[in-house]
Amino acid sequence: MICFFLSLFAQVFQPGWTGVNERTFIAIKPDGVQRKLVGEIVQRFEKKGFKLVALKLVKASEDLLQDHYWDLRSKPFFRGLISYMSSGPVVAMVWQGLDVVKTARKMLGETNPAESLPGTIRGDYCVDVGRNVIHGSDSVVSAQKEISLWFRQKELQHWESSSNPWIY
Ligand code: IDP
Ligand code: MG
Repeated sequence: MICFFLSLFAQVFQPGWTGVNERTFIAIKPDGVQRKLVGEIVQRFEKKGFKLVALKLVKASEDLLQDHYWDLRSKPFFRGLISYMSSGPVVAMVWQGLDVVKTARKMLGETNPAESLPGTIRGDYCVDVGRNVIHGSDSVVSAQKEISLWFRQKELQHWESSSNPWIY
């Protein structure tokens, strides 16, 4: 266990994972896909100036979702959350950029849509905490864990964004 955390720590704080190379895991949940919000949500991250590193439409297995939401396993809504998240395809993405983890959480809004300000994704597109359309990693360490759960290394693209000099 200690070895696992030491290696995670080493990976997160290696130069490739900080500053403009910080990465986060974002998932458009099954309700977001059903409600045709994929284009709108992707556009928000693109227009903000973040770089798309990976994207796929996947039907997540219960095993994957239980690992993903492991910290919430004792919550009363856990079973419902797993069945909601496995009820249809999810758009899994990795986005990269300066402070992307914290900024993406701001773009998402609060967990409960009723507490999310207009202008945020949850503030604009949903009303129920159990159907809040999008997931975003809550820390750099969670991002690293979630990216490695949902993606293989070779699915993460290395490419030079031509707009980089206009963003940084
Ligand atoms: P987050 O998605 O904003 O990080 P978490 O507390 O990590 O919020 O909860 C994960 C997900 O579990 C939420 O996005 C939401 O879909 C669901 N959830 C959280 N609290 C409740 C609840 O009280 N009832 C039903 N579902 C909930
Ligand atoms: Mg969370």
